[in-house]
Parts: sequence; structure tokens; C-alpha cells
Amino acid sequence: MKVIELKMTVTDSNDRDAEALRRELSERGIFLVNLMSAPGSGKTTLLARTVKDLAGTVSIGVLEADIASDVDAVRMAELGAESVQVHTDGMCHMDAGMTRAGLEGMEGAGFEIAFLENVGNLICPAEFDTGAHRNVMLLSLPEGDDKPLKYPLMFQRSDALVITKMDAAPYFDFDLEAVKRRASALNPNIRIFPVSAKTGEGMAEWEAWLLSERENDRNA
Ligand SMILES: Nc1nc2c(ncn2[C@@H]2O[C@H](COP(=O)(O)OP(=O)(O)OP(=O)(O)O)[C@@H](O)[C@H]2O)c(=O)[nH]1
Ligand SMILES: [Mg+2]
Repeated sequence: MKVIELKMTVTDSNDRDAEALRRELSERGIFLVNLMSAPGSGKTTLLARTVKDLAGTVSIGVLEADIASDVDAVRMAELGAESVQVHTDGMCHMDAGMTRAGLEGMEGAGFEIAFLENVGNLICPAEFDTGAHRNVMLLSLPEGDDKPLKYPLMFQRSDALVITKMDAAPYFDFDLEAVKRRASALNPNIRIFPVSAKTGEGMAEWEAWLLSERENDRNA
């Protein structure tokens, strides 16, 4: 498994770097999706199921960002996705320069959708534009329905909110309607997908959104 050790990119404008990366990826026909959540919310599991479900429909590459280990990238590679692991030099987020460096490590693979699995953290990743075409946030049932109140920025920066582990609903007092209301109050345009990567509930709606967002951008 290829592991790339990144250093923080020193640049005066991450926003400008992000815009440039987004434009270049569009020109190359690559739709980049940034997945953000707390550790253990189910990013890798959601990706694994998505990669399996969309096999034969679109080619997918996965950039796994962590502080240490390569377990997530190994898991993706086993599913046949082009994947690379990057280490963030202890940092809790990815910025546009780091994302560019990671994607360069995957060069040659002609994928149409690239996922960036950001470092598990509800705070820092929301502060940096990675150059992705869409930001997607995951919130799992066990984390609780108060998270939009405590971590508003990530909800504000995300195009979609995937509520994961819906199969665990009988065991948690998680008020789905309250989360929908709170997330929508922070971000009226956010799309919300309750899913279970374990049972497959809601996966079709999430995947259809992904494909249609990619089409929208291609035709823009
Ligand atoms: N019941 C249930 N468990 C899930 C689901 N999705 C993920 N899990 C479990 O949640 C745990 C964490 O899942 P991961 O996919 O590794 O989470 P992650 O967000 O990638 O974690 P980090 O990369 O460490 O931030 C694992 O034990 C998964 O099996 C789900 O839909 N239902
Ligand atoms: Mg993971």
C-alpha cells in the first residue's frame, strides 16, 4: 500500500489553491468529494458500500487521510478501488495543497469520482477548503442529535449530511427530526440522507445524489 507522508503546505492563500485545484480536476473530468466526520462515524464503511454499489457505473478513487496507519486504504484497495493513504504530519485536517499532493500519488488511474476521506475530527476539517466539488458530512446515531448545536461550522460548510448507522436506531434516543431541523436552520440548502451501510437502507438515495451532482457539474 502506497503511503505518502505530507508536510503542511505553506501558502498565503488556501482558498486560491483550492479554487485552482477544483478547476483543474473539472478539466480532467474528476469529481472530488470531501468526506468529513468525527472519528468512527462510518466514513470508510460508507465508502466501501458506495464503491461496491457503483462498481461498473463510475470508476472511483479514494484518498485516505489519517494521522497514522494505512488500514482504511488497505480496506479500499481490497474492494478494488484505486486508493492511496496520506499521513498528515499530526495535523487534524487536509488543505488544498495536501489534497493535491495526495491526488498526484494516484496519478495514472482514470477515475471519475475521487473521494477524500478527511481526518476524523468535527472541527478542523471544516475550516479548510480542500478543492473538493462537494463537501459531505457524516453524523452517526451514537454521537447524538445535539451535534449541529455544538459544531455548527461543519454543517454550514457541507452540501450533504449523511446520517449513518440508522440500523442502530432502536438502541439510541436520537431524534432524527430534531437533527434535520437543526441542520437545516444552519444551512437551508443541505441535503440529508439517513443511511445504514450495514443494511443498505438509504444507500440508493445517497448514491443517486452523488451521481446527479457529478452530472450537474459536468454540464455546467
Ligand atoms: N451498526 C452499524 N455500524 C456501522 C455502520 N457503519 C459503520 N459502522 C461501524 O462503525 C465503526 C467505525 O466505522 P468506520 O467506517 O471505520 O468509521 P470512520 O469514520 O471511517 O472512522 P475513522 O476513519 O477512524 O475516522 C466500525 O466498527 C463499523 O463497523 C452502520 O451503518 N451500522
Ligand atoms: Mg475511516
